[in-house]
Amino acid sequence: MTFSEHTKALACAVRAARAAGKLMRQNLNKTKKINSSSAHDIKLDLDVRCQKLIEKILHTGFPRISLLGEEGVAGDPKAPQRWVVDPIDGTVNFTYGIPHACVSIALQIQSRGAAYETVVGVVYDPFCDELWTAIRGQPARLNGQSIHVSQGKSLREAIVSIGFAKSKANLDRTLPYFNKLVRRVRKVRMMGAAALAMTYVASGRFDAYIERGIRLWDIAAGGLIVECAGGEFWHEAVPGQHTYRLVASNGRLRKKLQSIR
Ligand code: LIP
Repeated sequence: MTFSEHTKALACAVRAARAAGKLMRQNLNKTKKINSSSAHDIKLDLDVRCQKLIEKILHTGFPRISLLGEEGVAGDPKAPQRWVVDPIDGTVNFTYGIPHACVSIALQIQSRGAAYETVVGVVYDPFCDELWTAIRGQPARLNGQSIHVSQGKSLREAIVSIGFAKSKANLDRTLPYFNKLVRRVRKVRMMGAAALAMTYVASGRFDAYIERGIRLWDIAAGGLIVECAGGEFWHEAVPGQHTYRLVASNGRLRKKLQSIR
């Protein structure tokens, strides 16, 4: 795809994100239809409705590009070009009427071999009306203004966000680390929306974000936005489909964070 095609893809993803965001705003304080729930997770009928709306807009603009989403796939999820979509990131927050959730849409292109590279990313917070966008190789933007990660090098002065994912196994692995981390940094924040935690790193509001057991659709767009804001999106696959552990940071703190034992 050419740069101008990336630009068209970004515009289409922004339209889709804003449309789903409007549906989120309209339903934040309404009773939600819950499709399923577990100890640490909830899946809403609105998750499905938002993904269908996003899919319709993206398909109209780019009929040959498949979609891999939290609520299902459209076309071949292993095709050379794919959208990666979390229609509502922060679903538990949203279910309880907490206005900290977003829409996350990424476009990935299969580069050398089977590896995918994210080339376009959009994260939209409909409650603060904050739209983060990025095209690989260009500056990341918040509501059109370029953004940059923080410059801090010291853990003592850092605000670090952490996510606890959904499984007991991840809780058991993350809690001991949390207990040590909280004593080494200025503050820890747990906000419940991975994509927003990543855009907050990109905007310099957080210095880093850590999570284990997070899914591709939660982090693909935010990861590109962090990189285009001058930060580092370190991540590696862990057991589970499309599942990762990650440290998104300003590029100066990962080794210190990973050395905490
Ligand atoms: C959520 C993530 C969050 C994680 C939750 C859940 P969802 O995504 O944003 O960081 O801790 O377990 O995965 O399910 O709201 O789209």
